Amino acid sequence: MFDNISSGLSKVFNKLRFQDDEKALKKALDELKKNLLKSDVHFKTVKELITNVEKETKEKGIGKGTFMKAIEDNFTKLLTAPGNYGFVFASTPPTVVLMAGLQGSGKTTTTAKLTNYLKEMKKKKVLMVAADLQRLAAVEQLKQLAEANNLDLFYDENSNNPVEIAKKGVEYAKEKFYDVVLIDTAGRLAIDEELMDELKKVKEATNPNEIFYVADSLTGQDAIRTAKKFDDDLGITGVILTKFDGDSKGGVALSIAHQINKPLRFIGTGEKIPDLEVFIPERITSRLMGAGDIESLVEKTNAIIDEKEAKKINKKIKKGEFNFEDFLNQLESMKKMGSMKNLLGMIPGMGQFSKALKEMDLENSSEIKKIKAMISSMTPKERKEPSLLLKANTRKRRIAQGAGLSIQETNKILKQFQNAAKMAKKFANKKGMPNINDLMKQMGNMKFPH
Ligand SMILES: Nc1nc2c(ncn2[C@@H]2O[C@H](COP(=O)(O)OP(=O)(O)O)[C@@H](O)[C@H]2O)c(=O)[nH]1
Ligand SMILES: [Mg+2]
Repeated sequence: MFDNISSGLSKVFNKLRFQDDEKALKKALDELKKNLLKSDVHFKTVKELITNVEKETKEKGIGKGTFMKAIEDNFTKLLTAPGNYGFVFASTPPTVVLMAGLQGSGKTTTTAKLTNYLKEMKKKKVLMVAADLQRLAAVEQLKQLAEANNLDLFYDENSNNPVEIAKKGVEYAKEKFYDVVLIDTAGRLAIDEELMDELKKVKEATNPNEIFYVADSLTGQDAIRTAKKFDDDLGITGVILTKFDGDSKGGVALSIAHQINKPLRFIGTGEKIPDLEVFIPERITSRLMGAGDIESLVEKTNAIIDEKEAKKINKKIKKGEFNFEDFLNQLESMKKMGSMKNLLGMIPGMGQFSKALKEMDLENSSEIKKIKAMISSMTPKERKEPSLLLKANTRKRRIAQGAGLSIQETNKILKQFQNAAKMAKKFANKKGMPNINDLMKQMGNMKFPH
């Protein structure tokens, strides 16, 4: 996230020494300006930010420290608008959320992502309502997402009235004591009155606590213009920017809150369900400054990794007893956390590497597929005791056949697994490394092809 801006900033900082003169400051400010404009931050926003940073740095005495502090403060200010941050629950459940936006902006995907986030991270009971009746396949899409990710969905195939369905959905959520209900609505290719009318009616009928405007970050300044229009016509309480993974510039995310005076709440960073990031200004600034975002990382890992389980695994690794079953379980946990690249960006000092590291795709890596096929061809006993396989050629042949692999491939993977377990054991005994690091180390040793 924000790779360009972040690496550009470190260059800007290096233009200044700890104590310096106006000329050096001017150079640094010029570099900052160029960097922000190149990242597609609106020029008025850039001008304002530069003026403030200059003023505040001079007030405190020109130097690297005061300059960095001024940038940090002004970035945070830029990212902040009046309103809620993260997900805020209504005092009386269910919290009703209306998802609005143009067609293809990512409303339906984001509805499922947000539902999954609230369920997995916040342990809430969440209902999705399929109120997009514009496109034939819209309800089907949400049904598939619900099924694949084990999410609850309300739909009504006998009705063709989105207002009625939304209303019924909220009533159902109240009856069944849901904490949150997310209403997925229809979009259009461009803003038209019919769409706004429908949304206004849905709003009236459901009295939502939040109206999220879902915008495609790839549409650049257009995303900001349409957000403003939706806010004027419908009233929104926050923005969710999607497809941020494809937005190499990142400037829209930096300036949208400031330009429309509504907070950016979440960012979609990929097509998969866990690819959703909470947007908290201070945390984002910290990432931009290259200082990582430990809070978000801890939140993610805490929700996913059960502490007891983590201790158990660590103990096993230390004893060299880490087996195939543990491997599969850990792999599932990792998957829930989203992409490796995003996680790395949250670790202090690692942000700069996240761009260089290719996306490690836990689901689609051919190596992982092979390992999974192999494990599923093992008996439960073999899964628990990898050592059983070391010299047992008949066992190995059976597994290779079951997994559709050659005996050489099977041998190679077994060997890698063994080495990884050994390495992990060594590391785990050396220092009380956190469990997640152990796992990354093992994975790193397995040399995934891309
Ligand atoms: N790469 C990427 N694709 C996304 C993201 N969010 C949504 N999409 C894709 O955008 C397309 C449109 O999404 P959809 O949810 O159907 O949009 P809707 O018409 O607003 O409901 C789909 O192919 C999604 O997979 C994201 O954050 N990153
Ligand atoms: Mg949709």
